[in-house]
Amino acid sequence: MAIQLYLGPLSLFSRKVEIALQEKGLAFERIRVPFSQERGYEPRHPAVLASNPKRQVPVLVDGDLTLFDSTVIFEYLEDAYPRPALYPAGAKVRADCRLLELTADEILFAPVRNLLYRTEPAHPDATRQLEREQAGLRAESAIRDQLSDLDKRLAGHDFFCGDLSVADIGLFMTVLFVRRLGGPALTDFQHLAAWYARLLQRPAFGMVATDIAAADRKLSPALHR
Ligand SMILES: N[C@@H](CCC(=O)N[C@@H](CS)C(=O)NCC(=O)O)C(=O)O
Repeated sequence: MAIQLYLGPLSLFSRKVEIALQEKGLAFERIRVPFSQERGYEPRHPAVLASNPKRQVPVLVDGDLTLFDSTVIFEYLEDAYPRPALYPAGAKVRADCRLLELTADEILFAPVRNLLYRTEPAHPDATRQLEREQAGLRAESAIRDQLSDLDKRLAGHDFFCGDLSVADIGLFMTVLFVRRLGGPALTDFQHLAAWYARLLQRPAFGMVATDIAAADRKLSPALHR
């Protein structure tokens, strides 16, 4: 049986796994869970409830193994399907690469999370809506600082850890969210902009970006106001 991936149409963490599966050339079935801007992931997909105590996507099923959490899934895919590799060789560079993936998911995504309100219906309480907007503006400045650090790191390199790796996948998805949520432009960060454009040329990354744009047209009218 082919690998199954339970994913949300606008789920950053699901899309990370989708890119990795495609970069590894693995056949898989996509099972889309319900999602709307009004209700989030409710009602939860029964298979997600049964397999993930955190009730989140992505969930990956490979035969008799069921996994959740995009990072755990990355590590499994690398062990089970090592070629092409998505982690560099060598303990120190590998650890550094893991740290960059964590930076994407937990450090850069922390302020990016504060822009998510831009895809949602306006808050019915005007004061709360204003607070969300102000938090969004503060987040933009924090994001800009982090993009600047990443830009410096990329100078003279095509990818973050030698060849294409999980760090590129994680950071690409977070930068894609910065862009779709109207965060800071990449124009001031030439290395990062060139890296992003290079990744977009790869079918796995380009397809995910196109699919998310289509999902936003359908699901996120607030983004197009
Ligand atoms: N650390 C997890 C995060 C997964 C996650 O936050 N999933 C989101 C969608 S992108 C979700 O299912 N959210 C619903 C919820 O938290 O209730 C991973 O890397 O997979």
